[in-house]
Amino acid sequence: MDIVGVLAVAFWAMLPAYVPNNAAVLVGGGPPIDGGRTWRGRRLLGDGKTWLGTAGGIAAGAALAGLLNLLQTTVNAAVPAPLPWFTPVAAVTLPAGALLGDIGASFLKRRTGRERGAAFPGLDQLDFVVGSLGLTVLFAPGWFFGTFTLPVLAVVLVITPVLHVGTNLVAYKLSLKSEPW
Ligand code: CTP
Ligand code: K
Ligand code: MG
Repeated sequence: MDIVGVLAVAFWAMLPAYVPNNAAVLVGGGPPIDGGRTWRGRRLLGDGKTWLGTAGGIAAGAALAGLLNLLQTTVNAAVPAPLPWFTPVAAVTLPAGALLGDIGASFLKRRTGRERGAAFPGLDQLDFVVGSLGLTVLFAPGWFFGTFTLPVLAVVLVITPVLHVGTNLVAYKLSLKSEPW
């Protein structure tokens, strides 16, 4: 597979992990997951992690995986790469893991004294990659290793932070997000 193919597989396979955070921004609100609880004087997670945002993000990612599966045969014929078909488990673990990683990052931000919305460079850009790939390798190892070869994995780690910074900047400019990270 050439670099175009590797890029195509990396982007396609990660799309269900990319949309949940953005979908959560759009549908988030209401009761926070931590129920307002604090730990050692600070919020456990904060008001930025809500049940609605989490459920909506997982639903959006899983729905996108389903849509990509419908398009897979057609797009595969046009692209010089074996684009994966999402198994039902991977269709859920990719978005759920992405939000789990994001929630874990909020937990770490609160423990390190960062208020809601504060930046944590590095963590902000990679928390959801680690979460989505971690949950997927645990629950869909066959699909994971069949899809994420070493070159694909390397490309994911490079393009994800770039895409994350870019999409968040756009969401901020469109006033959908209150900070550009
Ligand atoms: N959001 C949500 N539920 C989630 C993740 C995000 O409702 N599980 C929504 C919230 O409205 C949140 C917004 O999406 O404010 C932006 O997400 P994010 O930047 O991850 O949260 P922050 O508000 O920056 O909070 P934190 O500092 O804890 O990351
Ligand atoms: K975040
Ligand atoms: Mg934020």
